Amino acid sequence: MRRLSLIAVIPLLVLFAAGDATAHAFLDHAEPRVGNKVAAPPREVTLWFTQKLEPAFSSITVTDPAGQRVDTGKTRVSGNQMSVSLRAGGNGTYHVTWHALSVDTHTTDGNFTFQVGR
Ligand SMILES: [Cu+2]
Repeated sequence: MRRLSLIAVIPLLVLFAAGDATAHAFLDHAEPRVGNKVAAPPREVTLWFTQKLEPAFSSITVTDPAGQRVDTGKTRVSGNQMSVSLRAGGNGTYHVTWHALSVDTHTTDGNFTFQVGR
């Protein structure tokens, strides 16, 4: 009886361990690309994640080189990607900060910069 229940439990543990390692929504890539330089201020920032996102609790904020927020405050989420429109800003370093809630209820967050100008 005891051996039977152990056999039943082990595959479940393996399943959970494997699921946890791959299930979080990590940033896969972004447009503008992380750390990249673009000639003109982009109209929006789009992020792609490794997992589908919950729209209600996933967001992006973007600040311009002066430290002012240039995102519209309305992050759009579709599947594993989210994007936000930007107001025009100047040349220099832009900071992107994101919070993601994946459909498995795990939260992740991060930030990166991109450059605008020649
Ligand atoms: Cu997860």
